[in-house]
Amino acid sequence: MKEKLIELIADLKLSEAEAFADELIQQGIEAQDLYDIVMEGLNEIGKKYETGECYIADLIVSGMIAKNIFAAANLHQGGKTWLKPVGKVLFGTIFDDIHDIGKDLMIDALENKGIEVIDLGVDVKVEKFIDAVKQHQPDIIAVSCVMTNSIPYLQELGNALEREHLLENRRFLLGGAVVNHDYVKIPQIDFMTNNFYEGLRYCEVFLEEKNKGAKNE
Ligand code: B12
Repeated sequence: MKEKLIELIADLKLSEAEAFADELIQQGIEAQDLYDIVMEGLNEIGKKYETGECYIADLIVSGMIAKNIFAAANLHQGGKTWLKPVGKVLFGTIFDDIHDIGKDLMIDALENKGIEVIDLGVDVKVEKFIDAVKQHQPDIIAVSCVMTNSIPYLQELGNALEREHLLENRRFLLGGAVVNHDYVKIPQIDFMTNNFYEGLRYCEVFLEEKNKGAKNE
């Protein structure tokens, strides 16, 4: 049973996967078990993406399948996951940039992994990022940028975060097409990538280590 759903998700059989998940829900599958199975399916897609066997559009479809199954099982309520969030990411597209497709894709994937996301939207001014970091105390600040004209605001944000001592015990992450330009050198940024899975894995690994550290304290 478990294998069948994993396979249907990995093969991106949207309606079949959802129908089969519905059957499992009717049969009373435990929420955690269903969640774990869907995650395994998504991991399969992730592996295929990394080896070039599938494309970004497939990732979008896999995210849709996960979202629909979670919705059918009532695993997400009001955009919040029912599981205890494993961490908090503050996300926004930098000032003067209104592109949000990549940002939203990343946000869906993070939420599907049980990570809480605060979405500041697009065209976000440096001051708004700073205020939100103070208010929400995220584990990770994730910024999206595809416009080369917006690069100076990324540096401004890095400087402001450092000046206000807001980078301690958290990570500052950049994604979007600008990371292709090797002149983007912002010392405060911990990691940058325009690879969806690399970004997701970076967040997961950091949060796992942070949570382990908190338990051992
Ligand atoms: C769709 C699009 C638009 C749509 C945006 C719709 C929307 N809701 O986002 C519209 C039509 C509104 C638009 C407007 C404009 N656009 Co436009 N647009 C594009 C286009 C075709 C695709 C961008 C996209 O969504 N890609 C798909 C997503 C999934 O990719 P992505 O953003 O890179 O995200 C991926 C990764 O980078 C990563 N990622 C993204 N963010 C983050 C964040 C973190 C933390 C992590 C870890 C990962 C991560 O995950 C994603 C999945 O892999 C690109 C061309 C291109 N091929 O990229 C031009 C492009 C970005 N646009 C461009 C321009 C110039 C404009 C306009 C100025 C046009 C105009 N004259 O009005 C305006 C911008 C206004 C503004 N101030 O922002 C230029 C930018 C040039 C530059 N170097 O600065 C591009 C490159 C086109 C070109 N070749 O000239 N655009």
